[in-house]
Amino acid sequence: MTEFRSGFVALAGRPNVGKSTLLNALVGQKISIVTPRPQTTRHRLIGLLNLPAAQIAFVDTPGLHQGPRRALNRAMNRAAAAALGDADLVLFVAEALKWTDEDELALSRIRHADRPVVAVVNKVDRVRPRERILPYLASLAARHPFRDIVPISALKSHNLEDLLRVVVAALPPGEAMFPPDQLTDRTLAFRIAETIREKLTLELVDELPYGIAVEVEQIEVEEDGRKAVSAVIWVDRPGQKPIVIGADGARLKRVGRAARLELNRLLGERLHLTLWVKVREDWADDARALRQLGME
Ligand SMILES: Nc1nc2c(ncn2[C@@H]2O[C@H](COP(=O)(O)OP(=O)(O)OP(=O)(O)O)[C@@H](O)[C@H]2O)c(=O)[nH]1
Ligand SMILES: [Mg+2]
Repeated sequence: MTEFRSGFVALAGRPNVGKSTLLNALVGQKISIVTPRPQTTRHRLIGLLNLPAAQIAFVDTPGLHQGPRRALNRAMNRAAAAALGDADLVLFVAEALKWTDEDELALSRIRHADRPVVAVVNKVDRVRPRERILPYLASLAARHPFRDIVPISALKSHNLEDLLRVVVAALPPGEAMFPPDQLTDRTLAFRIAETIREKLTLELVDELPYGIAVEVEQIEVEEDGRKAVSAVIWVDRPGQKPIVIGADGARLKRVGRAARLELNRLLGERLHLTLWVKVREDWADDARALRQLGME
């Protein structure tokens, strides 16, 4: 009989390599938001996968990055580093055929954590012909004594079985740490706020949405059983408010509708969503505001 295994597996790397897409693909549910912009994920969060012989707690992390030294950026890098320290195994996620200074920075942080590391080379669906990946894999192998190097496509769910085999083999023997029906460590309010932030970021892809945060203020159960959610979109400059709201409120309406439809599907219930846009100048540099928004 094989021994049951369990542990924490951190997904780490520079922004935009596909860590959150991979977490969602591995656990088979959308837990973490995804956008084409770097620095989408701001918090550490867990997605749970139960297999016949293992329970894996995948830990998504903010992309490790350099850049503007705002309190928000420091908090994001800290959250990622903390996840590394707690991990039984680290998946260092990189993007096929790409190597940047931020990949180097991310790998050096990971080395510092001194955990077993598997390199995951994502987005191989973009590599044609396939053999073009081979020199890249060899160059990665020269950078660090990875336990293994696994090419995948998170978007197309290619080669995830191989990756899971490698992950399970690297986990310590142990009992399940979470109840079998638990999906994530995050609350309903968090998932609602994040879904709103995703839809808003997708709307603002060309307009620098970094100064935006979302906070769910209240969830009330109405008489018909529907949940009424009221959420605040915080912007860090007064000039951003009209951009978020859009002409005649059209953009805010689209964001609310897209978030509501996705949440209804994900949660299997019908929400009523009310969005407010408020200004809190320079919240991304304000330690108290960050704590209020759930960032350490
Ligand atoms: N072609 C392709 N695109 C992918 C793949 N995985 C992710 N992407 C895209 O890459 C972009 C970034 O994906 P995310 O999952 O948000 O990346 P991340 O590493 O979590 O980024 P941060 O949260 O900013 O650190 C999105 O547009 C994804 O659709 C893949 O396997 N193939
Ligand atoms: Mg992410």
